[in-house]
Amino acid sequence: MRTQVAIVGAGPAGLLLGHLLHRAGIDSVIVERHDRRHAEERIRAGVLEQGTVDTLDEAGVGERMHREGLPHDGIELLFDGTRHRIDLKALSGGRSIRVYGQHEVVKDLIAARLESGRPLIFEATDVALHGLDGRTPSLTFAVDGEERRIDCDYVAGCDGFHGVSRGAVPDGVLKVFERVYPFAWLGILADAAPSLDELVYANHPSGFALFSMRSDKVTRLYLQCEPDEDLAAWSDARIWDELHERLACDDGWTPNEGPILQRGVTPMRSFVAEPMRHGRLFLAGDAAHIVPPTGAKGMNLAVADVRVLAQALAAHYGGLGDEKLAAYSTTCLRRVWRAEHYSWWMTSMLHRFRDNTPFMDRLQRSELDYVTSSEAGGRMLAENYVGLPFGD
Ligand code: RFL
Ligand code: PHB
Repeated sequence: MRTQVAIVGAGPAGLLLGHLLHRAGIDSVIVERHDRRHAEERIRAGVLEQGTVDTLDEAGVGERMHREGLPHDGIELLFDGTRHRIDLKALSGGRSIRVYGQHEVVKDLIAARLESGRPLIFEATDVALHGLDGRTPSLTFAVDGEERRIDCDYVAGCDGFHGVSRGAVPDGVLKVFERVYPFAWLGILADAAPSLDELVYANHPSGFALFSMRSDKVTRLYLQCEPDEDLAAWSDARIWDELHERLACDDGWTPNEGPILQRGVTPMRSFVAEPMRHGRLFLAGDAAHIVPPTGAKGMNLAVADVRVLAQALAAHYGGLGDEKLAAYSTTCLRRVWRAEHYSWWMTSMLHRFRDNTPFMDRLQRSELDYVTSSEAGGRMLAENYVGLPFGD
C-alpha cells in the first residue's frame, strides 16, 4: 500500500490531521492500535479553546460541538471558602471556551473520516517506523496476524505519550525536558446535573479539587491524590466527602451527588521533546509534549500542532515550497512552551505540595489573591486559558 502521509494514532491529533489533509486533497492512512470503541469512549479532556473551536469549525466538523457543547465565558477560583470569578471573555478581548468531551470530538472526526472513504485501520499491532532519514519511509504493522506495509512520503507520529514514534528517533537526537509532579488526579464522571454552570478550580488545605462537567446531566470532578493512589481505597462515600470538603463555599454551593459512572487516576507530568521533527517524521500532540491537565491545554496543543503540520504539507504538495515544513518544530514549540509554562504555573498555584514551607503557602495565597483582584493578573490567566490566537 502507498500513501502520501502515514499517520500513527487515531487520537485527536491523528484524526484531525487526516481530515485536514483530506480537505487539502492529500492522501493519508491512519493506523491505530486500539479498536474504534476504545477510541470513542476514552474519557479525557473537556475544554476546547477558542482556536480549537475555530479550527474544528473551519474543518467542517463543528456542527455537533455547537449543538451539544457548552459555551463558557468564565471560570471560578475557590480558596479560603470563597469563589472568585475570572471573566474570561471580558479579560481576553471577547474570546471564550467550549466544554465538549474529547471523546465526542474523536467521534465526530471518526465519522468524518469514514465519510471521506480514506483508510482508518484499527487494532494494528507491532507498528514500526522505517527509513525516516531517507526519501522513502514506511510503516509496518499487523492486523489479525497479517503483516502489512505502507510506503509513504512522510510519517506523522500522533500516537500519544506512550506511542512508538518518538522512540523511532535515533538515540541522542531528541532533547527531553521533564518534570514529574508529586501528586496525581483522581477523576470521576457522575450521573448528576452540574450544580453550577462554570468550572471551579479549588485550592484547599486537603488538596486541589476541580468541578467540571460534560453536559447538563453529567458532572466531571477531580481530586488531588497520591501519584500511586490505590483506587480501591476510595469508596464512593469517601470520594463525595472529600469533594464536598474541598469544594465547600461560604455561599453554601456544593456539587450534586449521583452514581459514579467512571473513575481513574491520572499522573501529572510536564514533558517536551525537541525538535518535533526528525527527517521524514513529524511528531504531534502528546507524542511530543505533555502538560499537567490543570491548564486544560493538552488536546488544544495537539490541535494546534496538526493545524501547523497540515498547512505545511499543503504548501509542500501545492508546490509552494518546504519553508513551512522546515519551520514546523520551531513554530509549534513556541506555543508549546507557552502552554508548558502556563500549565506548570496553574498547577503550582492550585495544588498542595507535601514539602511546602509556610513561606511557600503564603506566596501561593498571595498569587491567588493577585489574579482574582488585579485586572492585569486576571488578564494573564484569561488570555492563556482561552488560548493565544494562531499566527497564520
Ligand atoms: P492521544 O489522545 O493519546 O492519542 C494517541 C493515539 O495513538 C494510539 N497509539 C498507537 N497507535 C498505533 N500504534 C501504536 N504503537 C500506538 N500507540 C498509541 C492510541 O491508542 C491513541 O488512540 O494523543 P493526541 O492525539 O496527541 O491527543 C492528546 C490529548 O489526548 C491529551 O493531550 C488530552 O487528553 C490532555 N487533557 C486535556 N487536554 C485539553 O486540551 N483540555 C483538557 O481539559 C484536558 N483535560 C487531559 C485532561 C488529559 C487527561 N488525562 C486522562 C491524561 C484531563 C485528563 C484527566
Ligand atoms: C475536564 O472537564 O475534564 C477538565 C476541565 C478542566 C481542566 C482539566 C480537565 O483543567
